[in-house]
Amino acid sequence: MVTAETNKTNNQKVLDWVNEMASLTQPNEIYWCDGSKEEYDDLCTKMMAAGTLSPLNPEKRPGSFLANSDPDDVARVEDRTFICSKLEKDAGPTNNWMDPDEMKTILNGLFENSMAGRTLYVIPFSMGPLGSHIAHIGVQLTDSPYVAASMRVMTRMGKAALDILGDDGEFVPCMHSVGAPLNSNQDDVPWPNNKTKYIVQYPEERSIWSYGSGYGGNALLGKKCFSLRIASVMARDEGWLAEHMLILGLESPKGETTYVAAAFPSACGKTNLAMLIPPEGFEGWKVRTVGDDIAWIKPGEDGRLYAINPEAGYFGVVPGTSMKTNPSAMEMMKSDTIFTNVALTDDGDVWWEGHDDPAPDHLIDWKGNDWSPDSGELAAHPNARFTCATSQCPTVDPAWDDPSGVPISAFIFGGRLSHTFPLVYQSLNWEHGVYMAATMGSEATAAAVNQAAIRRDPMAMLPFCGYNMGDYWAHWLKLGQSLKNPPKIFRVNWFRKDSKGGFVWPGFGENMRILNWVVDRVNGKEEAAESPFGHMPKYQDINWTGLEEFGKENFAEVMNINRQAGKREVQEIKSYFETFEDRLPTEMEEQRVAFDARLDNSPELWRVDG
Ligand code: O2Y
Ligand code: MN
Repeated sequence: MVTAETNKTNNQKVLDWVNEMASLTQPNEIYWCDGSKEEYDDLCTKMMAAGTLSPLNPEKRPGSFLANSDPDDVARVEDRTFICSKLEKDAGPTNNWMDPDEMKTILNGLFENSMAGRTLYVIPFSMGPLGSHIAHIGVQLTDSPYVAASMRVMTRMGKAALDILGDDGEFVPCMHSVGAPLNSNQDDVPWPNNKTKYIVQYPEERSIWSYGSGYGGNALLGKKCFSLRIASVMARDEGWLAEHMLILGLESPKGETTYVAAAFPSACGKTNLAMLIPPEGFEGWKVRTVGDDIAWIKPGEDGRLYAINPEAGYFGVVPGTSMKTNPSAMEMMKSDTIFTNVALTDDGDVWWEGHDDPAPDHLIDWKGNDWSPDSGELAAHPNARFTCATSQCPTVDPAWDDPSGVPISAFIFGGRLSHTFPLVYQSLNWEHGVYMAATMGSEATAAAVNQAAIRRDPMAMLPFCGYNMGDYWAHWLKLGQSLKNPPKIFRVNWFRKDSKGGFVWPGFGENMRILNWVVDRVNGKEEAAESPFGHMPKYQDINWTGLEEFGKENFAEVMNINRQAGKREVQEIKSYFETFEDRLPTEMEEQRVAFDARLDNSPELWRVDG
């Protein structure tokens, strides 16, 4: 049996764990990742030989590769994701649960010999700037070189993280196998994985076991498994927040930067907002990106909250990305990028649906088949991704790697909602803000006005909260009470539709106008319209330069509140809250009742202009 080289670290816990896992999984060799560029290049060379990666044309995409996954391994598997707390109630009604001992018996069986014929990579990594008091260390063991290479992009990985861990530092153990042992004389496949998949978090032990998938959030365990599911539990126990939020710096022409963190369910343009380009009328403004997906937020001595992006890279969705929707992402992936499941052009570049270039006459699609525009199939998988370093983002904030984090002045929550919800409103206080965030969500489909049901996605954490969602709201409430200077809380909805079914608000860069109002409010702008939903901007509170044609009527259409629609929302929330039983904080129901009363006291159609 191979054993861990003891000269790699003096941390006995790490050494013992690596040996225990090697004894279980029986790899051919153990390799300790140092995080160097040479190592990354070697991993890529090895993957090219195995057919996992194809190099792209160096003149078109220098330093870049294409990976095609197995068609059965293309996305996070929520139905195979478990929170194995001792008590089912501690996982809550929104998570899959299994008894931890039962799960361990299953996983021990699956992991036994699972790495035979493969290399076990030991990946020490820091989530967050090295040495930051907001950061934490993990160690992932994996038999996937694709995961090892991706972790170098997505985290601060290798020797530096091991040095920070030191001889007796704490780490989150992240165990991963693609579940495809190789017997002697058996040829490997380009994307090994297993039909049986388990993504398992043990919140009390703070450990992760992932089996059977080599893709994204299932396999890059620093991302959703550690930074959200396990970290949310750590945050509850230690008095901080681990959130599914982008972080933006908004620099005014006076040079003052206001940082905001924002949470959106998928398909709401979160990456586009993270890299927003200010429109006409915002000359001198700069929007800078600290993070596009996850925020770790801890209270500072001054009673404010400070946030870091625990990641060091983007695993961004590619289809739909263009110079119109996200020029910064297009710039970012010009070089040194791993593309997964996009299409290959005849000249060795990549293409996807929604690209600025029209579909070429011939491509190799994400499944490796010849493709033409009349194939009737998608050339790229809808969940195709680009993996590249945060430092390649043209809008990256100078403080993105600052160990102290950035001070957060506002939380923004959004959803994709065609009706009822106005473009923007601000909470009346912290408790009301937590209610607004807890009840957010998106319509399941782009259905007709007033008909679609809302899939609730509280704080955009539905698949990512590592414990009972009711307790998570209680944690938010408690944290807010402890802060001298809590961030202000806002809800936005870029997706309200008119009676003809068209979007009223133009979105994209124009969202800057709404962010500007958020900045004004956190910086002391007093006057606002008071609606049953909360504080709102009046028409004259928004900078309309360059979008004058939008006009007062459209503004009214996107801001007005229909009392009956509001009352329906209040009723839906009643049944939703009931699912949390005794874990629902009383403040949440109080907020619902108060919202109902405000609606009762408002006109049938509340108009923003009075
Ligand atoms: O399917 C996956 O593994 C990717 S999911 C993902 C990737 C980057 C950022 N966010 C997400 C998400 O599901 O929220
Ligand atoms: Mn995400």
